[in-house]
Amino acid sequence: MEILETIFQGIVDGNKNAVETGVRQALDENIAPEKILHEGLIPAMAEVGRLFEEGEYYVPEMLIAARAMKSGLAILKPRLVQSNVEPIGKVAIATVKGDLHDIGKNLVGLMLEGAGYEIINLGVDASPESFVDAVKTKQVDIVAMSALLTTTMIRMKDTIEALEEAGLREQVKVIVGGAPITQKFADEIGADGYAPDASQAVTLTKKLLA
Ligand code: B1M
Repeated sequence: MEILETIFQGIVDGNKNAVETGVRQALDENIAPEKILHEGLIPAMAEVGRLFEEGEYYVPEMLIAARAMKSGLAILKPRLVQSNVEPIGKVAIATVKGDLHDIGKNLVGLMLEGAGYEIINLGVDASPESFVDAVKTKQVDIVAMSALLTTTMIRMKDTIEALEEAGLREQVKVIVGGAPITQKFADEIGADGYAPDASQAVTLTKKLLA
């Protein structure tokens, strides 16, 4: 579909206006929001990553592409999230300490919100203490951690240990995800579950809270 290619290219070029116009046009053409997300927005970020790896793009280009991606997501959000639904559980979500990547984490939060969960977004660069504090004060059911860097994924283990030390580990389920994370890693650090993408994070959350 031509418009999805325009959106894809708009993100790769960091052209926020083209992405916003493209997403609006795609919605007007009755293309499903999920299709716009999975065939336009997400593959574009993968392409940006490839260009970065090959030395064609540097951090500024990644940042501009991320800004364009976020503006497209913001337009899609109301179509992906139902409003006025009584929450069926509470999820504290963040990207772990040292890691500033938030697009995947926000997407997971958005999909969970769309599935009826209340989201407590602890942002990026989140310390183990901030998760502990959320569990203590906000009665969360799920702690959801995202990491995009191989150097920060180990911070997930620190958070699980901090929950154990605070005597809170049994109260919550811990789920993890992000590009470098695997089921094996999740098992090794004692997480309750791993999901490779946002929609599977919803399935996993439902399963763990059933
Ligand atoms: Co960075 N970056 N980045 N970056 N960046 C990657 C991750 C990288 C793979 C690029 C590359 O080399 N190909 C590489 C990591 C290499 C590694 O660790 N092995 C990298 C690097 C090296 C860096 C810096 C170190 C660069 C530098 O400064 N020299 C630096 C680190 C900064 C820091 O965090 N401390 C850096 C900075 C940045 C920007 C700030 C410029 C920007 C982020 C902007 C932002 O997020 N606001 C950025 C970007 C945009 C990327 C890429 C290109 C795109 C990430 C993205 O948004 N993907 C990325 C390359 C890539 O991923 N191919 C890259 C789209 C998003 C939808 O996917 O986040 O994977 P993702 O989320 C997926 C799944 O992983 C999953 O669901 C989502 C989809 O449904 N998921 C979960 C994610 N969290 C989950 C949690 C769950 C379940 C599923 O449960 C809780």
